Amino acid sequence: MPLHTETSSTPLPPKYLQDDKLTQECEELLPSLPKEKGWVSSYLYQYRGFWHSARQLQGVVACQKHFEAQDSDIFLVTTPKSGTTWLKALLFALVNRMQFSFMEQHPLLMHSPHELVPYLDSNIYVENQTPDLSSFTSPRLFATHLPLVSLPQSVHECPCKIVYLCRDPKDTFVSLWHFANKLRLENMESNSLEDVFDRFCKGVSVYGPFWDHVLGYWKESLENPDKVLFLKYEDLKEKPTSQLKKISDFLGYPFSSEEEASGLLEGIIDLCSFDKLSNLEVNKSGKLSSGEENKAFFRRGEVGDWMKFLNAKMVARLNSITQQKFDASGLKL
Ligand code: PAP
Repeated sequence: MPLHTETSSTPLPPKYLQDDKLTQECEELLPSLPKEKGWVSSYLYQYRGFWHSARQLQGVVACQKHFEAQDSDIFLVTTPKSGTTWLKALLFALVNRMQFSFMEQHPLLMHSPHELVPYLDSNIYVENQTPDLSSFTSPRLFATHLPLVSLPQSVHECPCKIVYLCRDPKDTFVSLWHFANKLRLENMESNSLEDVFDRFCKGVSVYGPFWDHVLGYWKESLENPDKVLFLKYEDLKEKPTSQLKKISDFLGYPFSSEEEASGLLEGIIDLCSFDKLSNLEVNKSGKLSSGEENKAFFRRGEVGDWMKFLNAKMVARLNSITQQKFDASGLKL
């Protein structure tokens, strides 16, 4: 399916870069917001303490205004590049395991995890301010990078569940730097590592500041453990089976002893592994309707890849910010 139609000889940029067709409400909001140079789009705007592109902001504002959460909804919340694609695959396979028990016909083999579990703000409500959600079957799975303060009010008020995943800021930053450069068009210069590193440290990254995002959900998970499950990418890598069991218990979809004995957990972990997903044709060649190539979401999928990119000074700066920000919270990343 073509992503955009050419109306003149100049092709339109991919949708994720189209910041010029905003709603009147969003157009009116933007001039009142602090603005900084963007990593991919021209600018990032600070709204309720966090940074968004103009296009994303349109989705943020629309879903805050119109989205009504249901009790059975599940929200997958992440800071960008913390393993969202992986979490989407795992949760889709987990909650739909009765429906798609034949692994060889599984939707994850034919569709990007991002198609199966869309972003609430930056996909659904960016496209349509009052979308029809009737095609979603229960439990509805929605992903978002929204910080806790910006979640629609109804998410706070109803007993729906939030699974939060974060990652070491050093790996998160390196992944984000690579991703942003992949999303920039050929005629745009690549972001230099040093330049975006400084902006990341100052909190100016998409849905950043990283640390405030993580802390918001960390505190909520301590105060409200039935509502928010707080996970780390590194734990998911190290102990996928126990982490998947933890997720399934938290969501109220526990594995039976027969399922465990049949190797279903291992089957799901294998289906959602980096090697399996990144080698599927759909994830090697397809594109999302918002314009990103599916393969941009798969790079190395490793813990500690930052060592190849960050110098000692950068590591010391990031570690010191993390320690300062998280010190009193008891959180270690
Ligand atoms: P998003 O937040 O923009 O949706 P997200 O999926 O969080 O993206 O980020 C992609 C990162 O997750 C990449 O990390 P890297 O740059 O350090 O390699 C990607 O490789 C990694 N990733 C994607 N799928 C998996 C997976 N199945 N298992 C582990 N890591 C994965």
